[in-house]
Amino acid sequence: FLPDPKSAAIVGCPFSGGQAKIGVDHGPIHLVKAGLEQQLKDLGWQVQFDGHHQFEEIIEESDPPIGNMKNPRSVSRVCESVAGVVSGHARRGQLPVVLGGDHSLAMGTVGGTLEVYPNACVIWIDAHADINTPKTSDSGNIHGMPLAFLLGIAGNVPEFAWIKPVLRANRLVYIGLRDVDSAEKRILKENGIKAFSMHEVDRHGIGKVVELALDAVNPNRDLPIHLSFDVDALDPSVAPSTGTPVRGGLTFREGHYICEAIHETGLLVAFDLMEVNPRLADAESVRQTVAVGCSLVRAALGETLL
Ligand code: Z70
Ligand code: MN
Ligand code: MN
Ligand code: MN
Repeated sequence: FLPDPKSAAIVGCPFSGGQAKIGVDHGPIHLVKAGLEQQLKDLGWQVQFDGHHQFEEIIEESDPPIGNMKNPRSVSRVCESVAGVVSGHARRGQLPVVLGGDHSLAMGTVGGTLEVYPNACVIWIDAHADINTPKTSDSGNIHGMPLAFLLGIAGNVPEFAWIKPVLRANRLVYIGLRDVDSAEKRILKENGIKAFSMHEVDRHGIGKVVELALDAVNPNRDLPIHLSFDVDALDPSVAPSTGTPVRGGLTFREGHYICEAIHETGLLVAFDLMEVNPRLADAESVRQTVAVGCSLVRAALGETLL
């Protein structure tokens, strides 16, 4: 039930419609320009990269809000297309490495993974919980909502009817949270969703936290894992070029440790790297953030320190 050993597909998703800041659509272009494809090949992977996906034709020219949701039709259509691409790669035995773009794309990536691996669990690395419903969201930015749709708690939005409630609350776990809205805290509690905030990382250390996170969603270490990594989980001193930097984040090593430990399970079936925005911050910060992004992907695909 696992992908072919060492066969991956880079899925570049230049999309920013899930939030308001320009530039996050350039993330995948910069990550690939930095040499990610060759770096993964150097780790012994077969890598398919057919160029970045072009969403222009499916993005709606006129896309007025639905309730407070911004760009709803574009986000929905882009994610539906990404779900098809991700499930296609997964079916062919490839491990999709999806480069965002904003985190609304995870409706597509997680949706695609769960089509092929219905019992997969999701490990969500983020400063934010991304679990607002259209009703609870203050911003209307859909990158703050993908998990509500995947869990089937977003309410009835006909434009998003293609998303099935494929994710069970007990198959989702977070690491790195530190900027969670009060409505989101209530949603996490009501649904019994396990979360390890930076407080737990401070208390237990990252090694123990990853172990506890796996115990929560994958007690027998036999379920496929989708790892969705929002680069803003890292401290802004480590990954400054992102739309919503929040201080007090994961260190460089803590971020890498998570990826290394998930690789060591042998259960990784899909990896997302989201919210790299090369239009924010100075050139050196952009270089640093893109380099960290590539290095997280390498860690998740088996790069070791020794
Ligand atoms: C807030 C909202 C957010 C980033 C997700 C923030 C959402 N909870 N920000 N990812 N970078 O607007 O729903
Ligand atoms: Mn650019
Ligand atoms: Mn996120
Ligand atoms: Mn975030």
